[in-house]
Amino acid sequence: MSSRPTHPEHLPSGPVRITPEPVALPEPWRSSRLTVVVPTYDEAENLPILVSRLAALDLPELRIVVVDDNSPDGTGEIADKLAVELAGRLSVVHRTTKDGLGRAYVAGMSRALDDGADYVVQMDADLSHPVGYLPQLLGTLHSTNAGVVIGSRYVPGGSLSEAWGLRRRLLSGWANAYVKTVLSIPVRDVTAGFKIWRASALSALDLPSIESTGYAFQVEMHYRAYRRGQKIVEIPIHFEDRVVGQSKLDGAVALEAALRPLRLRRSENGRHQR
Ligand SMILES: Nc1nc2c(ncn2[C@@H]2O[C@H](COP(=O)(O)OP(=O)(O)OP(=O)(O)O)[C@@H](O)[C@H]2O)c(=O)[nH]1
Ligand SMILES: [Mg+2]
Repeated sequence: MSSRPTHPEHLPSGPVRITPEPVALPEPWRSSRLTVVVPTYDEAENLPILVSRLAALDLPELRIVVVDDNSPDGTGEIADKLAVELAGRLSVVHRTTKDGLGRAYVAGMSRALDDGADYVVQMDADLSHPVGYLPQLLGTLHSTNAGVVIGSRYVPGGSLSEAWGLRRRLLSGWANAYVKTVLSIPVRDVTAGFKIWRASALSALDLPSIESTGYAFQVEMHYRAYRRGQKIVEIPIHFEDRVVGQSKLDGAVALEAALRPLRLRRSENGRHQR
């Protein structure tokens, strides 16, 4: 498969710039069957850029699953057109209403596993997660016995966009500290959203029974992996700020993120007492 789109109608034209410079993987790692799951809600401007960067990586078996919740800005239709342009490399899961990041990931990851992916990547559509780290995430998974490798903002060498003000930095740092205090998960960036799973590790987490609908999904997945004894590895990334489009973090999502760790701890304690 050529890394250059043949009908760049919706894909941006011109050379594709990928940052940071991707590491070159040896075979057979380079030809890993890898699926990137991307949840979208109103990401019409960002999605074609992300997809063009992913398609330009030197990973010939990379596939993409976009999970769109009937975005009012037409992201779902754009994704369908990208699917035609990237024949066979991109598929779209359409859902009828906005039902949360967690539910979208469960749908997209289940599709990826059903389609035979050996590795599954989670990635936001808003270009916060630089595509150039992806080969390094994959190489780290291959060279360790990790179930999941996380692109981490909070290990040495990791960093946040300079555009993040003090308020957001404090909120993110506080959320991480809160989750770790409640659930004792030994992960520096426990709310991270950029990661790669080994398919066997992902299947062992029993996706259909995940309870979180919103961003708490990230924490619930890390908690399950940790409780099942899976090895979790973090590598440093630079996290970019969203440039175009709106954040979907609303009050209901924030409330779930605050309460879910307490519920997870309670249900785990309940299981131990039975
Ligand atoms: N399908 C689907 N995708 C969603 C939903 N909520 C958020 N997303 C997507 O999930 C990813 C992360 O959402 P963001 O709004 O970027 O969340 P955030 O990174 O905390 O917020 P910003 O820092 O402002 O970007 C993006 O690709 C969103 O489009 C949802 O309900 N359904
Ligand atoms: Mg974002």
